Amino acid sequence: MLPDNDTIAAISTAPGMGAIGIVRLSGPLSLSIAEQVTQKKLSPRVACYTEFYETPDNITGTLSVLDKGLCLYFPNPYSFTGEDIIEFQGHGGTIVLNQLLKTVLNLGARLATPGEFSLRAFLNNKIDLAQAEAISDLISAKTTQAARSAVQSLQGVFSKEILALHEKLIHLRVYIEASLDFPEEEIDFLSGKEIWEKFEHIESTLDKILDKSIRGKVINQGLSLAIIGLPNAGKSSLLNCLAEEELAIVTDIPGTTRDLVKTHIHLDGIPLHLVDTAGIRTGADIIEQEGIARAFAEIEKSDVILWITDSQKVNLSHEQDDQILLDKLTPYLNKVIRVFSKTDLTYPQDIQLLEQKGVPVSVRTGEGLEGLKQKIKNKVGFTQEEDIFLARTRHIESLTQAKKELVQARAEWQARRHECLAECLKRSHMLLGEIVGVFSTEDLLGNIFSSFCIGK
Ligand SMILES: Nc1nc2c(ncn2[C@@H]2O[C@H](COP(=O)(O)OP(=O)(O)O)[C@@H](O)[C@H]2O)c(=O)[nH]1
Ligand SMILES: [Mg+2]
Repeated sequence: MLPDNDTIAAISTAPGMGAIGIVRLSGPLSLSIAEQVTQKKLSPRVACYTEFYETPDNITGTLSVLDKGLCLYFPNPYSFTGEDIIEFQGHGGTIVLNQLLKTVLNLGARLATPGEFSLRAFLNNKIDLAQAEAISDLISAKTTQAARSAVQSLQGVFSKEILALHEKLIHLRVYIEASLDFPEEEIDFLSGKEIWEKFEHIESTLDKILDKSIRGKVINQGLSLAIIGLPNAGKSSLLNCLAEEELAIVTDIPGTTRDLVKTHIHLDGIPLHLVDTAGIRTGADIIEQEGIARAFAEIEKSDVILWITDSQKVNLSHEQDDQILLDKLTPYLNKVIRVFSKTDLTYPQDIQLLEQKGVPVSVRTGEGLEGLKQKIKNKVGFTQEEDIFLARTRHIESLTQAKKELVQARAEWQARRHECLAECLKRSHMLLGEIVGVFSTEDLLGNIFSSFCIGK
């Protein structure tokens, strides 16, 4: 995919009223359009305080002033997109900015599509794909931690690690392929042990990056957390308590919650998407049954499950309902945190026993809630101090796939199936390349940049 050769324009500041609003142009006509709008000769990288004129009237040829502000000119290749860029910094009113935009469109620019400035920056090798994504993530960051991590990625910390790994893989690939192409030549072949070590080193580096990326994704996209349990276990009370708001109805009547109740909170910089669900039981009416089906679907979908049991009822079994719930949870036990509710109603010695099995909490006294929050963070391996780069699901999928191919490659190498080995290494190499955009397809680029805002 090559950059289009036309000139694009967009309002690059957020819609609404603001002290300043920016219209940005990128492409070969930028300078000539700007010189017509300002009626001035512009120097590179010098802020010019000037009138912005509307397109001359066709009949009278008169120019009317639209606004007054700064005009900046960044000649290619030293600009964000690598092309000629013009920025008009005017007053931030919707009408005035739209008039200015209309003027530059009349003079030959076309409206930019979402993310097109960043796409051009990528196509002109100003940034790689992971950095382009980081721009969008930085703009949409919901927490300080997310913003900090997005900046890390934007500065290329993530890309650098991927590229270093990419290099190592190329080296191994070239070496192995050479040894396949010229088996009888006396090249200084690596010994079996050395190849083995190289495989191990690449795999363990990949594991480390994958691990960091998974945590980065949590910071970026948040963690979905479902609250599951029998009726009256205290699910809705816990949701309200974590959200610090009376969102879900709480009563002592079993079957109060039927629809899913969703809310978003932040836990030390991690966005949490909380879902309260209908209590699991048999013999529910048709509406509640639908609620229970939705609860089951949340068990599959969410990253973490808080399985709530009333601490007074731990030893009283509602056999059938308990069994149904347990059957549903069993495949997902690695994402389950067991929570025992209402500890304000329980004997201290019982609480000690419950501590061995899960987290005892009381929303009445607040007991155990800090511990629960810590458990949630531990579940995703989150530590505050660490420098984490932001990652997306796409990156994690590529890394996971690359790892699989690498493991397969090593097996092929051991089995001396050299053709398959070369294929696996090639695929692993391509997958890593996709992350930073060394290899990319129009579809992939379309997917990524279409989710950007216009003007970025
Ligand atoms: N004493 C006490 N009662 C609680 C606690 N949590 C919930 N309850 C009560 O248990 C009942 C059921 O709570 P609710 O949150 O609606 O349970 P759900 O059906 O699982 O959503 C209500 O009467 C709540 O007031 C708690 O920590 N301590
Ligand atoms: Mg409820």
